[in-house]
Amino acid sequence: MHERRIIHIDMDYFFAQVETRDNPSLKGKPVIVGGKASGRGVVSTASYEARKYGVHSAMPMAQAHKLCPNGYYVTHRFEAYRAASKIIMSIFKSYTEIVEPLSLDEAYLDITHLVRPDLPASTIAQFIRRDIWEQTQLTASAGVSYNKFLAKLASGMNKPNGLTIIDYHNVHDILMGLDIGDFPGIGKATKQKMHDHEIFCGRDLYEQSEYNLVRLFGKRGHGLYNKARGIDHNLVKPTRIRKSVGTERTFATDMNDDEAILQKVWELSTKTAERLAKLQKSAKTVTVKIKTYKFETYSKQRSLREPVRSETDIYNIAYALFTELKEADVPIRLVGVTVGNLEKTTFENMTIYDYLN
Ligand code: TTP
Ligand code: MG
Ligand code: MG
Repeated sequence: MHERRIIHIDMDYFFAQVETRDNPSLKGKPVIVGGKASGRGVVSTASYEARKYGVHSAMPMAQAHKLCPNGYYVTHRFEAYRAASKIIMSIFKSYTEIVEPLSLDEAYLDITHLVRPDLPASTIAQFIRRDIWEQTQLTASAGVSYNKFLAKLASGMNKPNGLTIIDYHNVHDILMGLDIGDFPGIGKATKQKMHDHEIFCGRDLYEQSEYNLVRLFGKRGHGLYNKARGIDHNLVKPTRIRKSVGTERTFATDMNDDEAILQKVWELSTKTAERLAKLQKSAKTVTVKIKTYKFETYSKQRSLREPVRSETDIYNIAYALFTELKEADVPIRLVGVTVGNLEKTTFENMTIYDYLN
C-alpha cells in the first residue's frame, strides 16, 4: 500500500472576504456578514478583526451588535459567493477528478494519482492557492497530508492564507497537543463526556485503550482510537453528478383503471418534485415508464425548452405521456415518472450548502 496524497482547501473568512474584495474600504475592518444586516437573523461569518470581539458564525445578529457595535454589517450576497465557489471548484477539478466539496468554500482533493508524482503535494497546493488568488483575488488556506482527517486539521492550522503539511515527522506532536474538542466529530456533549473522564487533549486520548474507548463511546471508540494515532482510511468521495431523479410504483394487482393510475402518477410527480427541490435542481426532460401485465416495459420522454420543477408542471407532462403510452384494456403493473437533464434551479431558492446535497 502506498501513501495517499490528500489536500484540503478552505477559503479564509469566505463571505466576509468576498465582501471586502468587492468593497475595499472594508479592508482591515471588523466585517460581519449575515442575514438582514440589522435586526434578527444570524451571523454567517465574520472577518478575523471581528472575531477578536468574539463574533462568530451562527451567533444571533443582535449579540454580534452588542459585542462589536462598531462593526461593518453586510447582508449576504449569495450570488457572489456562488460565483467564487464555482471558480475554485473548477480550479480543483483542473488538478484532479477526485474532488469532494464539503461546502461552498472547501473541498478535499486526492492527488495521489496525479500525472506528476515527482511534484511534492505541497507544491501542488501552492499552485492551487496561486490559481485561486489569480482568478478570484481571494485567499485560501491549504492542508496537505496522507489522509482526510489530517489534511483538514492542517488547513485550519495557519489561517488565513496558510499552507500546512502534516507528515510522519510532525503528526504525533501535533495530535498530542490537540484540544480534544478539535478532533473531528467531537461535539459539545462528547467533549463534556471526555472531560468527565479526564481526557482533555490528544495525548489523553492516545493513552486510552481501544477497549476503554469502545466501552465509553460505543462503536465510535474505534475511530477515536485511530484518530489519536493519525489513522483515517476514509476515501475522498467525488460528488456524483446526478443525471436523473425518478420514482416508480409497482401495484399490488395489475391495474387498468386510468383514473386510479393517474392518481398514482400525480403522487409520483409530487415525490419527484420534492426530490428535485432537495437537490435544488430543475429538469429539462420528463419520462414516463409503464410495465404491462406481460412484463413488457415501455417509456416515453419529452424534452422541454424551459426546465420544470413543480409537481403540477411535472404532472401535466407526465399525464400527456401516460395517455400516449397506455393502451386501452392493457393492465399495467408498474408506472414510473423520471425527470432528467438536470440543471441548477436559478438562484432565488438556493441555499449555501447545495454542494452538500
Ligand atoms: P467556514 O469555512 O467555516 O468559515 P469562513 O470561511 O468564514 O472562515 P475560516 O477562515 O475560518 O474558514 O465557512 C465558509 C462560509 O460558509 C462562511 O464564510 C459563511 C458560511 N457559513 C454560514 O453561513 N454559517 C455557518 O454557520 C458557517 C460555519 C459558515
Ligand atoms: Mg472557510
Ligand atoms: Mg469552510
